[in-house]
Amino acid sequence: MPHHHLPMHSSIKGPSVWRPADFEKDTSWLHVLSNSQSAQLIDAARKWEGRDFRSIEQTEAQQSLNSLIPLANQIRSEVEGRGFVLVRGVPVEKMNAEQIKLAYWAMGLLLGQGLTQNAKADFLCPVTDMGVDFGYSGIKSQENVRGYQSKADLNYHCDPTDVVSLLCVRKALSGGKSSIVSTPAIYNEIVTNHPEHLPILLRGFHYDRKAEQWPNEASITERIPVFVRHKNRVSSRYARSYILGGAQKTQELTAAENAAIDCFDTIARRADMQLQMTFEPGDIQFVNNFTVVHGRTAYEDHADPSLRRFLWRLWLQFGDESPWGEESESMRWAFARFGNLGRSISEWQKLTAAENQSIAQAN
Ligand SMILES: O=C(O)CCC(=O)C(=O)O
Ligand SMILES: [Fe+2]
Repeated sequence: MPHHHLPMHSSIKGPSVWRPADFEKDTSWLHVLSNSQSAQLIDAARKWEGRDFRSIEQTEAQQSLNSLIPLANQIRSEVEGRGFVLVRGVPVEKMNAEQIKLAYWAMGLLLGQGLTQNAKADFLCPVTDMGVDFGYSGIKSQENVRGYQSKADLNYHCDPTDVVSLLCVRKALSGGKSSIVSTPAIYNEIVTNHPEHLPILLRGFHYDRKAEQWPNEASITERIPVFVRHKNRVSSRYARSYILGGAQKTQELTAAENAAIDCFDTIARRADMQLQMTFEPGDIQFVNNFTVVHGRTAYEDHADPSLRRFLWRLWLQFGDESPWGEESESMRWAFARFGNLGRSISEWQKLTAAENQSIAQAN
């Protein structure tokens, strides 16, 4: 009696299932910092100036930003439920570049642990145009480039951690519009109207590691399901460009696999599914990568490099007491933890020693 313990694939309900129409009058996802919270951020950042942001401990952040703790707790529960939050009013115009990093990192520490995001082990990653080409539909156009380094349109995707956060420092001259879609809402659409794609989406895909893995690790992940159904919820992982890159390194997607990801994208791109979110300088978006996909339109920048669109990105790991403690290993970590990616501060410090040792042994 196989699978008798698994829930049937039927529509789910709950706060993670939403449509943009639900937020026409509801702005509960928007939190504006008070003057005193904003002042506390500036004070803390000034006090920490000169320190490596990675040396700030969670307890220090809690002490220096105590007025933000109730908000952080609220954000955590909303990210676990509805799946997204926008915090407005971080005083980026009153802080220098170093203070902005310190303040943002410390806010992240109120929520969870920051993780490394690339082979360079950046804990705060600049999302800005570095002049690279990026494409998600043309398989050959990627060449291990990561989308955050380009000004290209970024198809709906999850970042590979529990939570991704973006702090807007400067906007583009035009474009660069952000929008998000509930993946449980996409799941419901597929269960109801396109169930023929479910087996393929549940089996999942190999993801490209874009040559950021250690020498002894595979260049692609194991298969990561697009949907994992739990009793009362569904979690998801999806990033088309990484799926296409993975297929390029293994074997081409079948027609049925292509049809399944096309179906996912077609639903995600529907106007009645996507919630538009314009980032203003000083906005921080928090998104639950298991229940929300995010996308961004292409943009044009100012000619002056000092005015160009610039966001800081933070990848956050929440504790195992969060619903994600239950996720399959493959869904929570296969696309997230390899090479220098997906490491907390303490794991990264240990790993760097191990890596140095393996490099020394090889020479
Ligand atoms: O630039 C944006 O608005 C989003 C970028 C993004 O999705 C990412 O860096 O993962
Ligand atoms: Fe992203």
